[in-house]
Amino acid sequence: MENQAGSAYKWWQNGVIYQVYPRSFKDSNDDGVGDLNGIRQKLDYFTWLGVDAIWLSPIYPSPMADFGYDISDYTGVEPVFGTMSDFDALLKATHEKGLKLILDLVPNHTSDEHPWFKEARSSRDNPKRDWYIWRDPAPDGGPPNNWISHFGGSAWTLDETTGQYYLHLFDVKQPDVNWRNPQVREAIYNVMRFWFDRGVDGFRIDVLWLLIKDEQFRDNPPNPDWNETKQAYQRLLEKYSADQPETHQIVKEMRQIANSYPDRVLIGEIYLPYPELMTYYGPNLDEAHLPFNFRLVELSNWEASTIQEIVNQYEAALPEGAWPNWVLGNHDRPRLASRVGPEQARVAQMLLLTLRGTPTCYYGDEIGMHDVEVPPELTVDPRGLFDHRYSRDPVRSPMQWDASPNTGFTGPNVKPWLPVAEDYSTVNVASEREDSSSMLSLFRRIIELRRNLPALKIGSYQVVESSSATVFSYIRQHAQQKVLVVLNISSQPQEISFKGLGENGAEILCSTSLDNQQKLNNLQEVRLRANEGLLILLP
Ligand code: TEU
Repeated sequence: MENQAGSAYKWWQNGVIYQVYPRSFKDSNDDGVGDLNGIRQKLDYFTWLGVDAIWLSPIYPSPMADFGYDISDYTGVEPVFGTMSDFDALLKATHEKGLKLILDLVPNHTSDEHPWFKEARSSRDNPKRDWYIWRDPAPDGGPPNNWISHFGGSAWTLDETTGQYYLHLFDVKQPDVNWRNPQVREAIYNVMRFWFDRGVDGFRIDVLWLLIKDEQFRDNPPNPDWNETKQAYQRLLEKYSADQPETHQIVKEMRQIANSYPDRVLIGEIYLPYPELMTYYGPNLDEAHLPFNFRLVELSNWEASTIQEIVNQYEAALPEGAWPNWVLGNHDRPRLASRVGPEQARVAQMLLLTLRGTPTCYYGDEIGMHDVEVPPELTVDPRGLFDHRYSRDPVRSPMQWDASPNTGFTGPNVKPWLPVAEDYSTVNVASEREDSSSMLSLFRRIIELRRNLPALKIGSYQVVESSSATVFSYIRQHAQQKVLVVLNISSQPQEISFKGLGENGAEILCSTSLDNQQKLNNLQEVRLRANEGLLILLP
């Protein structure tokens, strides 16, 4: 397949990315926590599904204050997940199956138990002192400025020994490193080289838009739109603690490292509005290959008009030659099935897998897993410990493999690190595999179509104005091949007309219901059932 420039499409453009949260995927040694050997046991699942790349949330040694996003050794493997040789075995087996492996790079902060921070905090004149961000107390002895941690509370903690505050945009156990220090840059770049040398295919880069902070550490202004339903850190606009212009130089340097290896990818975790997000592709497409597009994950009103607006805005904002991507779920946000309901979740999967660009899906969403309530006294997520409404534990429950006790995630007599969903005896991979109309079968079917139809994989996107306000439709086209995607974003049946798209000869490729009941007489009257999406091959 060739792109406009005439060069071959890359795997990260053609493929589907699947996020694994290692603690929750598959436990091979019955300690209640998922691990690398567990993931290796499940490689056939990925190939059966038809996904192309696996992104693993952090697997490095960690005190687990933020479940792996607090790293104490960037070039090791956390014992709870396995050993370096388990990792090498996983990487080798992944490649043998024709899959790619993407790791999580967490460059903004380390654990406070990382040797770098231990040194830095030991005295004001330690050579590593400047590897982190230290400020004197304010005149009243309080924190140096008003910045708030994303997990709540001040972003500054006083280090009693040396009498200065250190910055942590997340947990108190996650001190931010000083990206203005060239030694820090080189140290993290060497981490990237270490894993690239081992054969890793790319990185998802954590909080890429937060790396550089205002040189003067000015107070952030208040957010006029804040109210009690929002998180504590959202009280302020992150004017001085996020998206600073100097960040782009770093992303460029990271890209140069990636470019020095064949076929690697950099995916940036960036929560910014579209205009700002686009700048992370780089002025010459020389920064992140894929700045994550989170608008569908953040969407609170799941309505056809809003979705259409988002997609059109994104398509219009993309710089020339930039490759799009879409995300429907991750380990920080409520699950798809809980946000939009189980029926619309099927329509949403059809949307994700047929929009133009690389889809990233979150483990378990393909079987329709929902959030699993964890009461305050059992909460372990640091964000949930500060404000239970924002706990991420519910979205990280164990993957539901089968109907056996503990759903095949871990041994029957083991206590999993987070509770298993109550409906696991019906919502699980084993039973959905056998059910030709299940969500899992739908997911797999659409991926199969994507693989076989260039229109869906790499074709252009064109919105089709429909006669119903609750239907979102668009055409994907490559050469002569055209696929019409029609999505009923409502629980009411709809009848719509697509005049001008050809009278006869259109063929239904797939309905979200997978019951083969749908018939298409002509495009003048397309009948959609409640919560139904259709893929139609146009003549
Ligand atoms: O997430 C960043 C994060 O916490 C986002 O939720 C962000 O604060 C917010 O949505 C912006 O609007 C990453 C990881 O994905 C998360 O699991 C970690 O806890 C966090 O960074 C710290 O490493």
